[in-house]
This record gives sequence, structure tokens and C-alpha cells, in this order.
Amino acid sequence: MPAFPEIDKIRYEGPDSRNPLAFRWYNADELVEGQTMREHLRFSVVYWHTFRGTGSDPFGAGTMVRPWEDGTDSVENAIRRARVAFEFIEKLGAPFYAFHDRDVAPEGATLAESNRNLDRVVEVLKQEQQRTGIRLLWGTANLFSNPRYLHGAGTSCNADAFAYAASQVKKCLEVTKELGGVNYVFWGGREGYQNLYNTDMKRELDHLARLLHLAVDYARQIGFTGQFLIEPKPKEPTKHQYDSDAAACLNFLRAYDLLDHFKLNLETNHATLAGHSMMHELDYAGMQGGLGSIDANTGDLLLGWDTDQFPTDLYLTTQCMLVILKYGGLAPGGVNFDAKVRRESFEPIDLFHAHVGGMDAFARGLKIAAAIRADGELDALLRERYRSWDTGIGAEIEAGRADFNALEQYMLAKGEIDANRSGRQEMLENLINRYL
Ligand code: XUL
Ligand code: CO
Repeated sequence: MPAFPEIDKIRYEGPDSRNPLAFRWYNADELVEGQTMREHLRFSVVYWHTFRGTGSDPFGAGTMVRPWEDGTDSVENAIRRARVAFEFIEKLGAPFYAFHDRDVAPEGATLAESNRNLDRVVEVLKQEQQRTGIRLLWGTANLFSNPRYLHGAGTSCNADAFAYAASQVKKCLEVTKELGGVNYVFWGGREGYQNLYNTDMKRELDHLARLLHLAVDYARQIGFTGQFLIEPKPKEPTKHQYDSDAAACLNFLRAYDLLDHFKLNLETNHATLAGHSMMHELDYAGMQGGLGSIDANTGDLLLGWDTDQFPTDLYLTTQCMLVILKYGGLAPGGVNFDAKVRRESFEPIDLFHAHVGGMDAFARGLKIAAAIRADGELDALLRERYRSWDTGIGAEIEAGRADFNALEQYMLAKGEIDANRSGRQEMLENLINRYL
């Protein structure tokens, strides 16, 4: 019996449609800058929020109505849920999904039992992938929920926790490979600290790098060729997360000789918590060749925590797509909806409303960004702002041909700098509004 009998397939009906369960902008086969929207956006549904989210919060129990759940943590329930997940993703028309090992299958009493549980569910995921053509964007190991990881996993003071985490990553890499996953993600989980008096930060970071190197080595051993990704986040659950933002992650990867193997999976709400805009994080990663994938969501600027809301703000999606297009796209990454419906939106149909809105917001952002790029006005103004670097002394400095003596001679002869010109911020903000 279908879990969503009232939904056939979400279709593109165009901007004039009043149907809340149709796409008004996401037209998968439409070409933008020579590629289909499907190829540009590579939408992905997350297993954890969408199929395991209960709606519980620190003040109350879960609220989600999910008729396919029987209330047990059994493998049978997990298998039924997997079939529902694929019905949902297929009807939505997203080409990818992403999971943590413990989202898809229950943790057992021992590592061996957990691995057996995972194998049984992976068999079903594989069947469903074959039936629908839906692919795995990335797998990841949950190294934070179980109390064994209370001090962290790769950065735990307890070496056994590291060994357990390594075993979990090993298995999850095998499973991700078996399912044809095109990326593998490390989000820091509890890799951070609450207090520096009890923390040997240097040793913890060395251990984290060790875990990542072991993963790279094992991937090579088993022939997993997916892209490794690190997901920056500055706080939650620990006070200080080691992978705090794009710059910190890239510095860590460089310091530990991991830069060739990892890119970044950037998440909007994490950027906000780090005191950055998503556009900043994307551009910072992109300019260093580290832009891998995005977890598409948004926070609430009035709240200081990771609310993981679905993205609907067209300025946000336009900014994301401007930077993504600038760096040549996300593939093999994608636009992964690491977002959850509010606990007040407890009916199954709300999952469709949320994803349809997010996909449409990104599709529209893509079209707006492409229009801005096609006009070229913004780009021309940006180039013009830096024109003093294109010739003369600017070009000499950039080429490394001007030392301090030469610069002093230049300025002594000239006496004062060419007059500065306005940054025209308001004009540029108005220009962006022309396209929205
Ligand atoms: C946590 C978060 C995770 C990662 C995967 O804030 O974003 O769900 O995306 O572990
Ligand atoms: Co995320």
C-alpha cells in the first residue's frame, strides 16, 4: 500500500500554477547555461530529518504522524521505512538521497549485530535504487548519537572510541561503495571540546587527521572513488567544533596533508552560526578548489541555533547559485536538503510541501543567477572596481615584479594615490533586485 496515495508525481506546471504541489520553477529537463536543471542542482533528500525526524524538542515529545512506523526499532520497520522513503523521493523527482548508517538501520547490541542489521537494509536500498534509478549522493557514519561518543569519536580521549569510530567508518565506506555513492561525508559530530582545561587540542587534531587518512587509505584499498567531504560547523553539539568554518577546515586539511582528498560540504545554517553568510563560505571554499557539495537549508536569524529550516529565500538561493555557477557547478556534489519540517507541520504531506518549496527556490535562484551572469553587468562592475590592478603598478605587484624599493620609488615620484572611487553598494543591491 502506498504511503502517499494522494500524490501521483510532482510535476512542473510553470510560474502561473496555483497548485501548491507542483513545481513552478524546477523544470528538470530545461537547459540553463547549456545544462539541464537536473544536472545543475542534483537535488538530494536526507534520510535523517525526513524519515527519522520525530519533531521532538527539549520541551516535548515527537509530534510527527508517520503511519508507516510501528514504533519499534526493528529491522522490519527499517525495511518498510526504506520503501516509503523511495516512494517519497520518486514521487518528488529528486535524483539523490543521503544517509547516516544509523538512520537506515537500527544499532544492535554489538558492532557485529549493527553491521548485520545494516547489511539487511542495504539490500533493500539497493533494490529500491535499481527500481527507481535514484542514486546515493553520500553516506556518512553517525559518530555522535551513541553515548560511547560523549567525548567525541576521532578526537575522543578514549582510544577505544576511536577504534569503534574507525570500524564504523570502514563499514559505512563499504556500504557507500556498494550503493554507488558518489561522495562520503565527515561532519564533525562531537569532534570539538567543551573545556580547554581537560583538552589536549593538538593531540585530538592529530587523531582526527589520522582517522581521515585511514579512511582515504581504506577507500583506495576497496576501490571507492567517491569524493570525500568535510562539513564545517562552528558549535552544536560542542561549544567549539574543530571544523568550525570553511577557512578552519581548509587550514586543517592543508596542515595534515589531506587537501588532495577532501572538499567541503557547506551548510547554510552552519555558515550563519559561524558568523558568515553562505555566499562567503561558498566563495572561500570555491577559490581554493574546495567547493564540493551543499547542505541546503536556512536558519532563523532571530534564533542562535541550528534550526535546519527549508530554504525559501530567493536572495539566499540566488547568492548560492551565483557562486556555484562561478566555480563550475557542484558535481559530484549536489544540493542536499539537510532540513526538517517544523514540529507543528506534522502530517506526511508537509514533507512534500517543504521539498517542493526548497527545490523551486533553488531552481528560481539558478535562473536568476544565470540571468545576472548572461547580462554581465555585475561582472563588468566588479572587474571595473579592480581595474587599477590590470595595468601599471597593479599589474607589476600581481606579477611579483615590484619590491618595496620599487613601490617606494613609485609613490615618491607620484606623491599621492589616484583618487578612490565609490563602492556603489546600494546601486549593486538595486541591480540584483532588478532580476528578482
Ligand atoms: C548536523 C548536520 C549533519 C550532517 C551529517 O548539523 O548538518 O546532519 O549533515 O552528519
Ligand atoms: Co548537514
